[in-house]
Amino acid sequence: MRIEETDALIAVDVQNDFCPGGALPVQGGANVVPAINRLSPTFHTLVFSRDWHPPDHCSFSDTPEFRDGSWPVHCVQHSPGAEFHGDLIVPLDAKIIDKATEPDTEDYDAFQDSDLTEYLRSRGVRRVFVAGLATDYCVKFTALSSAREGFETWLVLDGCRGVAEATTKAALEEMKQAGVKTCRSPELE
Ligand code: VGL
Ligand code: ZN
Repeated sequence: MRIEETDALIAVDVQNDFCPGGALPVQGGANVVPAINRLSPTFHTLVFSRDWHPPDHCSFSDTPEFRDGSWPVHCVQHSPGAEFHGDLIVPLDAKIIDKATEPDTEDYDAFQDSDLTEYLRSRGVRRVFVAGLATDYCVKFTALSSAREGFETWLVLDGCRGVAEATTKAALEEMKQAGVKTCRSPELE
């Protein structure tokens, strides 16, 4: 598949805390970095989202259940864990979207409470390719919103990893039902 000027890549939450050694590690999380780095020079429009929580964010728990949306403390604004993975290439002209920055709201979706739709439309974007962490949370909700906003939406399978197997499988099915298509990074040029 040929990448065109009207295509955008959204790299979701490729941050230290979601990679091995971080506070909320996703198995193989760092493996998305080479796939995203390989793709990003191909795209005219690049978006990087960050989970960017205040220290008292409502999802934080000392006894996290994960499945119910309670998590260990992670991605606290300006902490090392919230930084993008050190090997991730983030070009200076990329759009950065911070998510869940208020104590009382959770936000797994780079489109929610942001100007991302307007940004993409203003750049003439038609197709959106989504990669990053985690497939069963922020990647899923971001891809679903992208499709709902009318962008032809593609999930880059080798550019994503999920928190848990069952929820990742369910997420892939839910995205498929919503019309999200799948591809692999070597197919894109
Ligand atoms: C995420 C759990 C908690 C994600 C963010 O980026 O997928 N998951 N906060
Ligand atoms: Zn979070």
